[in-house]
Amino acid sequence: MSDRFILRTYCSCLIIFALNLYSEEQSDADSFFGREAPAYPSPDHLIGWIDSRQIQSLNGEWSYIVDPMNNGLPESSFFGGFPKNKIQKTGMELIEYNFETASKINIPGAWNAEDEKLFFYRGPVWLYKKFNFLPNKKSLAHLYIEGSNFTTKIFLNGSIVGEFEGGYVPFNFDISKYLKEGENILLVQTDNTLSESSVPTQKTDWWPWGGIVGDVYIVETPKKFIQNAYLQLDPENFSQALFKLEMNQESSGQKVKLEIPELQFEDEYITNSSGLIREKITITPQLWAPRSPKLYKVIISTASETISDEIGFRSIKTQGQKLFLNNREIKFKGIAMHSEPIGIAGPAFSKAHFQVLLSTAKDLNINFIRAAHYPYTRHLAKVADRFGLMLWEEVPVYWNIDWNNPQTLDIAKNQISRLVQRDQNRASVVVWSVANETPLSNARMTFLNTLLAEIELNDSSRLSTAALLSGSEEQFRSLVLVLALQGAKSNWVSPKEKAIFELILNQANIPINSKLSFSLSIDDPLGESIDLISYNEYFGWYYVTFFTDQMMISEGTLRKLMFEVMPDIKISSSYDKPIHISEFGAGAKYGNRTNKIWSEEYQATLYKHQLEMLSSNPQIQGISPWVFKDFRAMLRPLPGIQDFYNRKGLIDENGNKKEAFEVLADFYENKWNK
Ligand code: GCB
Repeated sequence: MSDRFILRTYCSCLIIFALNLYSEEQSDADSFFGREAPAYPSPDHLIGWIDSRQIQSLNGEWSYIVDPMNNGLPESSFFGGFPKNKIQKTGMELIEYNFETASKINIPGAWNAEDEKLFFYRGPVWLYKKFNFLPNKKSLAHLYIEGSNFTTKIFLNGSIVGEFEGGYVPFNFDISKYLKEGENILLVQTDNTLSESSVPTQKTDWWPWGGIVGDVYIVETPKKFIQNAYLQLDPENFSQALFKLEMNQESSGQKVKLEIPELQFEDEYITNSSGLIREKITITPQLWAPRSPKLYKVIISTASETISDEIGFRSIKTQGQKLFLNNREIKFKGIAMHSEPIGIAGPAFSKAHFQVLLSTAKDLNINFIRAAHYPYTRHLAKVADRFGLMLWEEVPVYWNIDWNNPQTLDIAKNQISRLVQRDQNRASVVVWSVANETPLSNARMTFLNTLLAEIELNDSSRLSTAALLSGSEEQFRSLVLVLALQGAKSNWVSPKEKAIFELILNQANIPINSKLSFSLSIDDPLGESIDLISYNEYFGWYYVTFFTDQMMISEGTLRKLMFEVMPDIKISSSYDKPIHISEFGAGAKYGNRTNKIWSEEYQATLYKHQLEMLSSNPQIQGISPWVFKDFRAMLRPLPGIQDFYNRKGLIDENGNKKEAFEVLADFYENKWNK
């Protein structure tokens, strides 16, 4: 570039700058300070059966630049933003970024786990990958990203590929027209800012890991390709399975072969005018179950491609208040977890991460995992399929979402349908959950029912649920009376506190010799629409703190009384459906042996009382205590104890087992042994 050219460019910049500044009709569009945002296309329909496709992995080392002012976007910068990827040629170019010399990060991986400076950072970070590619005119190339948190903008060789809002789930774009032979540059802006209208919203009790948190592949397919296929046992007839397939285009008359070699099954089908197949097939497989997690190789082929997967066949259903796996009554002996590996900071994303997590969790004698509170990568369900662990998968509709906002609903719909479309053939997945602890309102009912309908569009062979938090204030007021009665009768309570208990009973006209126990009825109207009535409760942990001020009784006394009354607590639901206790727990710092709050002893004692209470309630058919492992949480600052970890784990972040681990393992092995 000649000096004269540089001068001219500089002058025209100044002129444009001046014109914009002084123009009478100042508009935001196309000013020096920012331009109108270009259109960012949305992803294409999700491609299924990804592990048997022809892929080029872009996992590995990437470069990154932090952009707190969000200045790298084409619409933010007069000079075209980072996607232009200007390169220093003469040493005279004014370029204020350089991806070649920028810091490196491993993808998949969260930048706030890999760079200490970014630990609490919430905002945009740019990720850059240079790769070689050899385009094939006969095929399509798609960029497949298994998960990126939470808003992702993609640019390839300077062109806008598209945008995806909503983290944790996979998405893909056809990038055939942007790819070049030889060197290509992929630039991805990930922004982990959460807003009032995002899913999840701003406040969550887990870490907003930012960045590309799942595999990145270029997937090559023929121009006419199998978009996805579904093969699941008919829950009512174990010698039948439903086979559904969709092509990427409306191509009628496409011949498709389905084979399950081990069952000597082979048949051919023809797509209808919409490019779809929907057939019942007859097979007699050995059923998948926790003790015998049998998987079969399934192959689907057309004239131009072959895809395959390992699929297990089983049925899951409820009848009245019971749960049945393959028509045999079963209990969900579970544990809840977050997607964070043992001994490694950041999100879990790989097969190896989940193998370690699940094999350690198996020491609890579990058969079930609640994968809270958002979709994990596809490797989780693949590992669970092999390990014989049943899974609950969930979307991050958590606490208070912007229920009336159609864009928020779109994000959540997108998350649930992508999750279902990705994992619809996993035998391990037996429960889809649409929400966690969402406050009652009509708008919330409409929102959650829309998500339930979205599941039905793809899969009606599994149970639906939401972790509820009902129990009216009035119900909980009666717990105060139960505690007061227990206190008034106890001989270890101080005379001063006893007098308070007697006063409370007196005011409520309850004689001291009466018998009272606390009953909790789960009556959330969403119970009508879901198969499994799931409920989070914190008796002995939070459900003590609430009452101390109100009753003017010390927390120590109330905790002890709570443990005494817990075995008699009744939990039921007005719905004739099984109840799953999706959370209970207590915080404990590994190695804290003080017998006080945050000690291993307190957590273990709470587990004993909880398990006694829950196992004496016949409608409860499943539990998944909170939580398997200590996990990162911004809500948990207590120095020396939490240090930004939620400490309700049965193991700490490095895998050390706390005392309560054995309490639960023993309960599942010897006391709830169905
Ligand atoms: C809950 C939430 C979970 C929290 C947990 C806790 O009810 O569902 O996300 O982490 O309580 O530890 O307070």
